[in-house]
Amino acid sequence: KKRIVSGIQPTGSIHLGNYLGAIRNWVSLQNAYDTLFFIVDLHAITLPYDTQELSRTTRETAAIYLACGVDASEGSIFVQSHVRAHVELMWLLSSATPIGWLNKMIQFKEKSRKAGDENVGVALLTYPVLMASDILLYQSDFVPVGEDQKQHLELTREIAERINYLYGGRRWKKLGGRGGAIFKVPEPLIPPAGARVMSLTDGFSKMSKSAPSDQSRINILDSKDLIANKIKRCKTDSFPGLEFDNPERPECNNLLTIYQIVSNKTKEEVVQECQNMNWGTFKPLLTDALIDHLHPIQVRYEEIMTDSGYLDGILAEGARKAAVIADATLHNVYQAMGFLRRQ
Ligand code: AQP
Repeated sequence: KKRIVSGIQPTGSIHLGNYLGAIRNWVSLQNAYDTLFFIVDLHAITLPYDTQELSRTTRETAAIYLACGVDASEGSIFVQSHVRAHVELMWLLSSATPIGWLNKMIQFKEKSRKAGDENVGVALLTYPVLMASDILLYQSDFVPVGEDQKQHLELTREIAERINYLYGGRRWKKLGGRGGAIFKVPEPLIPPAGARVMSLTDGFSKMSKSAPSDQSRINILDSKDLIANKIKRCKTDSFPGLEFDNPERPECNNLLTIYQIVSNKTKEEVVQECQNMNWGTFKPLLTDALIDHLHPIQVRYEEIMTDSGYLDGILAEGARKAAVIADATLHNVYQAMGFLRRQ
């Protein structure tokens, strides 16, 4: 089986964007691929964060993966910091990553501008090298990525090619390797359309964990009342009827798309059903569809959280399985780069 890896940062509550743009796709891919899904806690400290919250959100995120149907018996679910090789490989990769490549990263430019100089640590700049490590350690074939992560995956590919060029090939064969590549160069797996969920308060920005207003997102664990309230107050427009794909109506497109996905309908069905509606009729429909979709996930989440031994066991087993693959890659890289072998 081909392998895919992916992860989410435990930087806040997991929301509909993370679910529809990432977790739900993982679930549909997990039978066809060998999968490793992790909670990327080391990435969550690149901007100032709350130490009390980090472990709580890490467990919450892991439980949400399971509640949404990610299957730990087929693939591995684990916490990034539990597999030491991620940070170790990152150091080796960073020696072959020109600073100029990192300076070009749009996310770095945006996040550092927003955070202000005092809050920008070196880790924010080197974050994509850790991401490259997360992917290359597992010799992944594919990485499911949204639009915003495409540039980082391209960087991962460039780092892999550079290491393969510098330390792979004949030189690597002489050292006892198989010759050829040290790393597999991963390909992006672009999720199906409609996967970019926008903010409820601004149809031009994506729904995000770190947006200051909780009104801007539907969290997977939001109560029925909270969901109803957020939909009631979300931004709409004053055009007649409802329609997809009108660039002047980003909120309308977003809400219809969310409705389409959570109610499991086709776009045509939603057009037929909703084109002549007004917001007053559509909003309760969307609210009910969201509540119905999220309810079973929330019930499973509660079950998982009441048995902490179960979750701990899955994360421990996931880290153990992941470390076997990661350590083998790391060992090869050390050898290829000429380090003295530990006896
Ligand atoms: N709005 C979104 N629509 C579709 N997919 C989304 N993802 C995030 N937001 C949306 C996908 O979720 C995965 C996890 O992303 P991440 O935790 O690495 O960080 P992010 O992409 O930056 O997500 P957030 O929620 O906006 O977090 P913060 O606010 O911490 O930066 C990715 O697969 C992403 O594509």
